[in-house]
Amino acid sequence: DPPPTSASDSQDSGREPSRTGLDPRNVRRGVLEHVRFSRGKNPETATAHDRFMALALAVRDRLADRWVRTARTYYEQDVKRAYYLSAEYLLGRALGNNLINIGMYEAAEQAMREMGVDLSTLVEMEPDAGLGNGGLGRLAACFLDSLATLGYPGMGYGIRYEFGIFTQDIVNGYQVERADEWLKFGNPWEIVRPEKAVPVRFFGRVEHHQGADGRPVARWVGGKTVIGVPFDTPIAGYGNNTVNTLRLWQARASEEFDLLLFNAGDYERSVVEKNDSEVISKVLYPNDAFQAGKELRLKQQYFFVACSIADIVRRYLKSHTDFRDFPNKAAIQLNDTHPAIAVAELMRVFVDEKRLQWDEAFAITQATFGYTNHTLLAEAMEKWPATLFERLLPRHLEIIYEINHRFLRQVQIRYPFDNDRMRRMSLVEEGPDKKIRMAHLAVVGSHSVNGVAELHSNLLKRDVLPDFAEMFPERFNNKTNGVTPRRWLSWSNPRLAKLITSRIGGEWATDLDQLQKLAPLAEDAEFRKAFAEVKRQNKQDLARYLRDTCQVDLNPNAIFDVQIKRLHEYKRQLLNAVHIVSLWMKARRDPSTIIAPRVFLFGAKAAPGYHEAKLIIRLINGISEVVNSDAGTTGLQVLFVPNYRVSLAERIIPATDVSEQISTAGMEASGTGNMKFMMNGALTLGTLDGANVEIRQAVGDENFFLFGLTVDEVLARKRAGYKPREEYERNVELREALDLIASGFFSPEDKNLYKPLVDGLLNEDRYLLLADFGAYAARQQDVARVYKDQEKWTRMAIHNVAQAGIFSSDRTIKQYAEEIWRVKQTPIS
Ligand code: GPQ
Repeated sequence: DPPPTSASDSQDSGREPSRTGLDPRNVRRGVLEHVRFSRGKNPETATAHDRFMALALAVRDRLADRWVRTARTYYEQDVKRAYYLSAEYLLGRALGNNLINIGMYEAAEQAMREMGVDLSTLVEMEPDAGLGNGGLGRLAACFLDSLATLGYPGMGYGIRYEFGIFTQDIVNGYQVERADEWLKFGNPWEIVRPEKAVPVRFFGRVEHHQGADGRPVARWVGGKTVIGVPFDTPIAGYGNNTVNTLRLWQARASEEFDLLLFNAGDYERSVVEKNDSEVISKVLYPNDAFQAGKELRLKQQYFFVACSIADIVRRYLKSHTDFRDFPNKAAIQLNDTHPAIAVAELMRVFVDEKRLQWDEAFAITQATFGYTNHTLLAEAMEKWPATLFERLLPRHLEIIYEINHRFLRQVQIRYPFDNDRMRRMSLVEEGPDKKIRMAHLAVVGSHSVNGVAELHSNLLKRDVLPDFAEMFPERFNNKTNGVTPRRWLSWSNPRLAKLITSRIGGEWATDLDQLQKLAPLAEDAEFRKAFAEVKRQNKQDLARYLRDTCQVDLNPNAIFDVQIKRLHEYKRQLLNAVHIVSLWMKARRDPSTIIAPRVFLFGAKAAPGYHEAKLIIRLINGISEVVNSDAGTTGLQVLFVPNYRVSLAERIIPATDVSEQISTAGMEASGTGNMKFMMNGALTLGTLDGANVEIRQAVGDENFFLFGLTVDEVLARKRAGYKPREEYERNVELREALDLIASGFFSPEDKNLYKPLVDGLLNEDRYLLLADFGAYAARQQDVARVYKDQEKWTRMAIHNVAQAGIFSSDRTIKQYAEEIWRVKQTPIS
């Protein structure tokens, strides 16, 4: 924010070099000073954790000037900013990423070495910032990196959860959740800014008066006030001077509770109520693409939205008085409908607090917001009971009704006598318990609505919001997801990064299309050898890590076949598992049926209340125990790696040969893991779903293992009355695998354990796993055959890397910036 310009701010040259110098000597001095002055230790008594904190603080020092300069530049140039509102940021670790982005990785490594410390040991001390569930939260993190790297004035807003996504233990094959205490030992990156705290009202009632100007006034009064305290985290661009801000809000009880406590009328109750306030930012809801509909979740959503909108409006008013210019200074992107209440909140601020006319306020609101949809799944669509809304946010409910009233009048004029259409398009789902449809609110309140892959954006128009796409065709667009090559190549795969740079230079890190220069090198035998050697070493590293952490000895010469993502029935980890069982049964009868040895890796958290998903984890562990016991004869190994998270993905992806992207067509909006694997030279075994379609287009069918029904085939099969049992009867290999699972073979302590899973497949099979089984098994045979031809495999892998350029989140963010936000790159001198 606009730090008042002062002489001292601009005199960076006057800073102590131990706080700014990027050379190893000054980095070492900086770290030693932090050991002494921030940790209060001698170098001799400092622990590894003290050294991690000291190094992180030394890195933060080196971001500080740029951070201040970035804020001042945006303020002085009065640029338009892009605000990303997201309930989730799955950041992972920051140390390595910051070292890479500000170009001091080597210096830090040397400085630490001179102190007798291994940098990688310190990197491991940092807990993952796991403030997200999966793809949606990790996308937000990649976007922050790209915004800063491209020099866009962008800012993230979210919640500072005290507990992020749970830690997963596996006990007797079952998932057991533990609280994620990521803040326990302190967070060296964040800075709290209590002077920018914001009050947020909940509950209460609305009073309607006649204003002095003769217009009606609504006043939201009473209820309870909670305070939002911002914590800022610097987001450094790669190879530039930009340091943007991620501002996360923590809930604090307001002073009224302290007064109650002081007066001690009812001491106990006031302490309890203090907790009620502070619980709002306590924990991340652990559901991925699923709405549980809990009151506390709606409180979280409104809490961070109200704080963020107040902050954005306050910043605007520092340099402006007339709100008509607001959309020229602020673009606000809604990451799914989790922050969609922002539409009503901005209207409330404009109309009730700033006294704008409704129509003008709504035009400004629409011009400000963009909405990104991330799923087509009905169970993920957010709908809140009107009764809950009325209690918690009475004024917002009135505003939503008013928006709806005016909107439905438009529909009526455009489509007279079409009551069914009005009912379908309404922001309110009528029925015994009225519900507010947050997606409709987001669409109506925005000038842009986008999906996250070509296929998904098309299905969104065709199947989910057809009436809206028909009425507002210009609003709908696509922004295919991307991932940051800094974390997902430079940082996580330094061997491949180095090899690439040795052949085509280092510009690819900010211009990923340059990777295309690798395509001709697929025919260069020497390059292929070096490329295959990188993969071999990465696999060896991973095998070593998993030996140390999971006590399994994996064959590093086997195909590493990996499925890592949230556990969801639509993602079909169960298809993978059933296929492994069938492979193993064949191998037991005749080991020569195994073309190439293979290691199957899984990593996945299941939502704690999702019983089927948890049972699938138990099954994979059951299969693992059996299959690994005779790996010597079959060449097959299975491992469920516990506690899958960003930092584990960074180890696994560079070591992967086969990327399993096997969701039922039409279910995975985009996927982003698929892109990370491709960028690291894994071959995709996948369906025509989400961004798989575009990956295959980019690499060509000859460099992709395609299988399975298309979206329209899936719909046709369902319409024709799909009978999964017929697939079971038809396919012997499928039948014997399902029979073995149903028999209790993988759960001797409870023979019926997996019956519900198998019965679900035989009787309903919502995700058409059995319909795709034959095609999947056949394609897996092709995978093994091609792998035997190592030269061919390596050529295919190189082509995957060479065509990964379009899946950089830099490309995605440029499209958002140019086509939705209209924000300009603003270099920091
Ligand atoms: N996604 Cl709605 C999530 O990770 N969480 C959610 O709540 C919703 C979607 C994912 C989606 O399943 C993936 O296909 C996308 O690649 C990802 O969002 C990012 O767009």
